[in-house]
Amino acid sequence: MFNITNAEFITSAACKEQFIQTDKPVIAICGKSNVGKSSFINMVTNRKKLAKVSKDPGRTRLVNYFDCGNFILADLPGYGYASVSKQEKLKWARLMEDFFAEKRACHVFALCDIRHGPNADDLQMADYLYHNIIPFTIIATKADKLSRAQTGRSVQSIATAYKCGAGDIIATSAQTRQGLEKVLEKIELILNT
Ligand SMILES: Nc1nc2c(ncn2[C@@H]2O[C@H](COP(=O)(O)OP(=O)(O)O)[C@@H](O)[C@H]2O)c(=O)[nH]1
Ligand SMILES: [Mg+2]
Repeated sequence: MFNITNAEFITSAACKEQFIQTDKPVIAICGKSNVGKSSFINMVTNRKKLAKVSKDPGRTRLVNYFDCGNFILADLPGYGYASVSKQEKLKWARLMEDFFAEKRACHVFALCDIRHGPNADDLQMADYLYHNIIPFTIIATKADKLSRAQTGRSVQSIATAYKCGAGDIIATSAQTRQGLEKVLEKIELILNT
């Protein structure tokens, strides 16, 4: 099985001038603040503290890049943080527009919490990716919070909300590492196409 070792933090970008230029394929991670993006990156890279995990949703709007050897992971700034000002939301939207306008991300892992499913922001994000023809995979995070049966039901209803098949959704847990193999298989597939 393909495994990621020696992943390293590269840099953070606060604006498009700071986006990295690379020949390596870039896989981006998006989702609400607190959905588990950093934890997901740590799980995938087998590193405990590569990406900073925090209980309090951060306010910093940065794209964090991680070198994973033959590809790059880009941790996108989270959205949906209630107490963010309108001005900050606009800043976030511009950063995302700039990021995706460069057409550098060959795939996006769009994370949503398995307990709550996608909200309007998540669906809007997926809509944006769909309309801009950016391939993406839905990752349902924090699966350890649900029983097996609940997980199956939840994945089904998340698939309905996104209008995709349940088989297209990967349920993961950064805590139990559930779903890691499927994610690695997906990455392998992305890199080989
Ligand atoms: N139980 C559980 N908690 C998780 C999981 N992933 C993340 N968390 C918790 O959710 C909070 C936010 O995680 P983080 O990775 O920083 O989310 P981010 O804001 O999207 O980067 C932290 O308290 C994590 O410990 C998971 O798979 N299971
Ligand atoms: Mg984070």
